[in-house]
Amino acid sequence: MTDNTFLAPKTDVEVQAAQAKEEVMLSRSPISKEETRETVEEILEAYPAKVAKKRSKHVIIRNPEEIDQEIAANERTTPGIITQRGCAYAGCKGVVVGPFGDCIHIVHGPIGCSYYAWMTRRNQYKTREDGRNWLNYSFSTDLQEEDIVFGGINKLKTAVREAYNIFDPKPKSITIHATCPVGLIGDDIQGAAKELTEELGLPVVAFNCEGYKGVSQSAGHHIANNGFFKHWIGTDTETEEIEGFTVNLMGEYNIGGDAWEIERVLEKCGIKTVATFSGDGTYDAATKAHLAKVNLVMCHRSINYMATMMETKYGVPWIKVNFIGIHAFAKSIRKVARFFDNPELTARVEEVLTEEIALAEAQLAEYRKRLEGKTVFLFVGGSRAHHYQELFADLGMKTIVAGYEFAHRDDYEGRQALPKIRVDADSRNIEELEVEPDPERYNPTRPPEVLEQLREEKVIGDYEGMMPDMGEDTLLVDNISHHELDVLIKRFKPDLIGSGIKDKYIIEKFGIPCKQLHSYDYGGPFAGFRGAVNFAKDVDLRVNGQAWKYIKAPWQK
Ligand code: CFM
Repeated sequence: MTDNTFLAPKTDVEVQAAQAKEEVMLSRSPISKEETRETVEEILEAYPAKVAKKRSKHVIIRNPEEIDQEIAANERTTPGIITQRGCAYAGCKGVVVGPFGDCIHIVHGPIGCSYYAWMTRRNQYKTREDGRNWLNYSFSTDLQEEDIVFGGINKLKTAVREAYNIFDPKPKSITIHATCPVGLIGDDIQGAAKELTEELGLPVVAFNCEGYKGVSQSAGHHIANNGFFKHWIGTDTETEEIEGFTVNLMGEYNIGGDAWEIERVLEKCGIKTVATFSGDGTYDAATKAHLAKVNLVMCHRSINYMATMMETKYGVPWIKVNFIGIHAFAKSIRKVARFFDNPELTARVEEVLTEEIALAEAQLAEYRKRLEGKTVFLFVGGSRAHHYQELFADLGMKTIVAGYEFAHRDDYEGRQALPKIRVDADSRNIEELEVEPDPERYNPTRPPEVLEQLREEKVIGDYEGMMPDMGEDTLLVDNISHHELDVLIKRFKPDLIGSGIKDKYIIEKFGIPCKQLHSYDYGGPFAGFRGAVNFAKDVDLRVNGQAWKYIKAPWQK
């Protein structure tokens, strides 16, 4: 059986909608070639020559004819230019580690660093029967000037002990996150974590995720992956096997409840989730993650390190999935069915998809009528600027400009770009773990010839990136700045911009509605089938709302 027939839409309803979606995705930009070129020129003209040269490599007009088209990414932002990036500490504590609700996460640093660690990302967590849930807390060592002068390590140890003593039941694990000043003064947080692990009898894990460790939060993802891999994964040595079609959800952070909609459908299909990294994730599940038969990688950027390390050490392969968008979701579930290649599972999956897609499509129809042909800009993080293009296309909306804040070239160009990525001083900063197959626990979950076939079909171990999904003359803008956004809005006048909280109000002052795609503000879930319908309703309210017509300031009339 070939890849195509297996992953292809099946019912008439699905075939029709999927075709329409594909056409929107791959169509050329509605903006003329000339206008697009002029716009890029205008963007670059404002910069000094050296900066313009640098930025020109990050602003790319998509040309599908050009094989291996390149874009510069994951490089330092030029000082003085304002972009939307975060820091390594944000990527480690805020993104990957923080969502584990049954653990206590302590920020070692001045109190200001903790402000944004306080539940602002809406990574939701359901309290389990044991009652452990510290997601609403913000733990900080509150470093003061004298700690910077004399060292903060004793204060840190006191804080860990205090956090441990106050609560009952005890946290499953305590994590420590270093902020910039901690790295500068050289507090030995790793030594403290080791000492406290023995003293308290629970894993205390320290992350050297000082903000300056990388050019963006992306560095923090890598640091978090390394820490989990070293200290959590595979530490359950008693459980030998978990029966069934088991998966881990990786790079899914349960923003606005996304993971729950995904799990609802997976469960209905008979696919069992062992662990999630890290939305609604628990420590115990994470220690068993190595027993799942396959990893489903949602956000490639933040979790690809752990996926490849788990494959090397335990033989768990990974599938790149996208749960955002009706057809993206269906295709992703079919990939899972393809992986297990079990007739009963496949039949069940098709049954569920038929039912769910028919329902979702029926609910979408009305919205699509009002949204078809509208244009979108997408500037989000390290994966959503790609993932959400599929959902917008489901609604008939065309993404004409897209870019990540901090993703790497492989997230744009696909993993074949990996060998071409130059290691620079900034990327060398982050430890690359050397991983080998576990002598006892390496256990390929499918026969070698099947794995090879799946690899060939690109069902496992591959990510093609954002670029192949973007039509001719669309624009890719990496790490966009406010100036660039201004020019693009004025020139292209999009109907909607999907972006973040830092730029949302700037966009809205132009009279363009902004869909906040990080925390979703108050909305969500947007993943899966029900999520797609939620999203359509939300987008319709924005795009077709009347408020934007009244945005002009009185003195402009
Ligand atoms: Fe991955 Fe994320 Fe994202 Fe990300 Fe993020 Fe996020 Fe994001 Mo905000 S892990 S790269 S560092 S999908 S917090 S849940 S929305 S920038 S696109």
